[in-house]
Amino acid sequence: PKEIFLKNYKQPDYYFDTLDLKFTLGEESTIVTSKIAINPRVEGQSSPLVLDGRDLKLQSVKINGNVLKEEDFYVDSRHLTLKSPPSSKFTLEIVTEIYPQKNTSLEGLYKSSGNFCTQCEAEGFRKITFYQDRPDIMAKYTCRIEADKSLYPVLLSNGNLIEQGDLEGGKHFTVWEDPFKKPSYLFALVAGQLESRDDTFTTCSGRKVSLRIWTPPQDLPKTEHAMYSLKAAMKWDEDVFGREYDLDLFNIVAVPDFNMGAMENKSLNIFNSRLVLASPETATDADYAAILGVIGHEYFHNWTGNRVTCRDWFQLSLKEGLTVFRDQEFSSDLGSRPVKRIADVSKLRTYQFPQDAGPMAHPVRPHSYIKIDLIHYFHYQGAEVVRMYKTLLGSQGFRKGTDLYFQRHDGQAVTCEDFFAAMRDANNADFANFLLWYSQAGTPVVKVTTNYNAEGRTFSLKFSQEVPPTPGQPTKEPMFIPVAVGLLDSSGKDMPLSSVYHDGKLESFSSSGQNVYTTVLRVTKKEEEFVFNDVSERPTPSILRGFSAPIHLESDLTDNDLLFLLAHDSDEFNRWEAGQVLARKLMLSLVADFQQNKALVLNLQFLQGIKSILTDSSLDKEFIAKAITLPGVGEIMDMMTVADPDAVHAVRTFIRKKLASELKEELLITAKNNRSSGAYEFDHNNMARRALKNTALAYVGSLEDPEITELLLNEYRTATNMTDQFAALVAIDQQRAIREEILADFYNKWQHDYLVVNKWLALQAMSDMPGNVENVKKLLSHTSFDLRNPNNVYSLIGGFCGSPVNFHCKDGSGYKFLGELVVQLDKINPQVASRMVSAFSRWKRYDETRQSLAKEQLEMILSTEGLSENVFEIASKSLA
Ligand code: HT7
Ligand code: ZN
Repeated sequence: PKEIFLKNYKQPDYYFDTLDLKFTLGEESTIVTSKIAINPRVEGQSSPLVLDGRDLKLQSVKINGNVLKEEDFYVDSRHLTLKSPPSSKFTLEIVTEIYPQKNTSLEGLYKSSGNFCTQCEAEGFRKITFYQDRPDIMAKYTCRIEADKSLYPVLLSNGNLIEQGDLEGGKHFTVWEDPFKKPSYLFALVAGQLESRDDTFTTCSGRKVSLRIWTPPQDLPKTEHAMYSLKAAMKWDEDVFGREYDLDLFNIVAVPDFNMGAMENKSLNIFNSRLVLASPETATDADYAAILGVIGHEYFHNWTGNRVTCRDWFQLSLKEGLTVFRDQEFSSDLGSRPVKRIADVSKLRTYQFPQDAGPMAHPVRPHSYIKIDLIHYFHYQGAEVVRMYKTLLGSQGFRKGTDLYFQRHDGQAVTCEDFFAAMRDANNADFANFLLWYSQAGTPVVKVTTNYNAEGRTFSLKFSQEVPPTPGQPTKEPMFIPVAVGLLDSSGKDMPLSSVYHDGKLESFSSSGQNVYTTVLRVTKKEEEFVFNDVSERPTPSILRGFSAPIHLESDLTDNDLLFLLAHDSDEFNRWEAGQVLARKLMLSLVADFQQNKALVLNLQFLQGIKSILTDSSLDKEFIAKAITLPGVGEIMDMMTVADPDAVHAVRTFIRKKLASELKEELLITAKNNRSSGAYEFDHNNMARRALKNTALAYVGSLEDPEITELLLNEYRTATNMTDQFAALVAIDQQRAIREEILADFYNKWQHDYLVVNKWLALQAMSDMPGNVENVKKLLSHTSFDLRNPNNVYSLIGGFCGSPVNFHCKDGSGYKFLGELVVQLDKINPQVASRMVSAFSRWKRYDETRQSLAKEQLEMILSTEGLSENVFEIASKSLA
């Protein structure tokens, strides 16, 4: 496999003006005719034109209407090369035959539940026709679709429907025209038996846009929330970013077989149905929130990704980091900002930081890749980089920056520097070495020591920073880290900040006439000190408020300081964080005790801290739910020199049980006081109430007690929505005596609903029951499981690999299970297989026994003949 390098980027020699596509959809194969109007970059200059193509059967090639002679082109398994095309404007017509019915990779054109659909990002268009399949080739498309009318009554593509009609032999056709230039990865086609929920949105300039959400007829009632989310997103983008929708039609289609969450194809978004379909009875609050966020995300791409796109795939974060940031902000504005920030930082810590500390670490803008799909995993770090611009510039400055970005680059394919330049130029800003966030991989570790000088009434913060080495980057430069800081007085109130001295300069906060309680320090050097003046008493500092930079922070704050912040900090993120820092310290010290066979004892101050949060009625309920939840096993393992899944799991289980027994009364009262009444509502108050009740139930579920068993069974049986019912099931899952029976009951109830069945699969996959691998193996042959369906795989196999004790079982059974499955899965769907193989990527973090067992599987995978590039890249980088 070939590695591709950013430094080798070259402008294309030919630009494409227009592309007219025709699809004749058939039951055996599909014929694709493509007519491209081509312009050489330099008029009069001819060089070979290399078009990408995979799994295509070429039928004919014509230039300016003339069939091309065999000696004028050649085709291999990946390209069609025209040896010397005309040196001025010409048309190229290519006919290919493709086999969507056999396409299990779910890239290109494929069939899902009887319907045709496409997935072209990143490199799927080359599985449809020969093309320069790269994002800087932007053309205007038309698309004609012909198909059997009764099998495929609905035929959709991008843009506006300009023609439709019947054809002989029971066939019909539609013609679509997209007035906006677009790269090939945004092309989409859908054909099938679908019905739509229709609505309209009137834009800020008064245009009426038709909105349609397409699903199989039986799923239509489940699209109400998706439609609500779409309209909310359209309005929010106008209000917050000044972005108006640009066509008269916006379509969304839900399909059950989809590799990722969704795809932002121009005016024809295609979604994994789990991110569209919801009803209170079948979807949880988490599902409802995910739908809101992802519908928003794909819609926001219309401006950040589609109107302004990426020059090349190294710039992926230009659209993804920015759009993830936008969807995070959208969900914050529609729900609770602090709770959303806590959830987003948790994701960053669970997914992004571990990746950035392992063999797959890459900067926000990678320097090289084999398969760009793999860079597509997470964009949380890219979103943090965008968030830092906003932190540094303030809301208004940031908006000025995005306005300039759209004004400068509408209709263009650009780079991360272009975004940076717009932010800088719109604000005349000094961004120092900020660009390093794009080029340096790894999570900076920032240490801070504090000192109060009572005599001089000064309080100093001394920072030092280190960016750990990552593959290909052994040494790093210091980064520009914005650190938001506030100081609390002894009563827990924010102190007004007077001035701060740094680098020979004094910055005074009093000039604005308004009290300043939080300031953003610009930490740019390896070591640096900031001194606050006129500080009347020793303060408790609240550092990195709102998680103002994606770093690991280590401070000299004592447990008492942290308990104080947990009780008082006005910055709710840091209030939660103080509890998490305490919990991480406690868990690590108990892990050491466990490893030395010492008895485990729960720290009373910690217990007291959790109790006071749990019983504080002034707090937001969802915040309480988050604050009483312990850091995950993965997060603690990441802090250990040698990760020990058994010890961390044992400690986490111990603390949970101990908290449950010590706070049983409070937890039961909490559960009782927050029971559901009335119809399901997707609003913050109701979701917060359910989150708190269900967190309390999960705690008490860890106790073996007939009274609790009865309570949980009652919760399960009387639940009127999936959030409550599934939460009861999760709590019951800990009750060994009744677990099996209730799991069977749940399946019987919901077997007709594949999205609910996925929850049932995931719950069993994640179980910490000893030897659970055998149960997971059995589920592979369950009637409700299909290895070709990505959602099934993510639930069952992904769920199992996320379970610390069974996946990392010391007898190697978990690793062997995954190794064999990856090989099988790779033949069906390389993208899905490569996501699964990533579970091995951090094998060097474990003890020697586990290391050799995991290595054996990685070697076995790599020795498999015909391995995909996707799996090869992860497996080989992991072994390196
Ligand atoms: N931009 C989309 C990413 C995507 C994707 C990438 C690689 C392979 C398959 C894919 N399906 C969707 C969706 C998004 O940003 O949400
Ligand atoms: Zn995206």
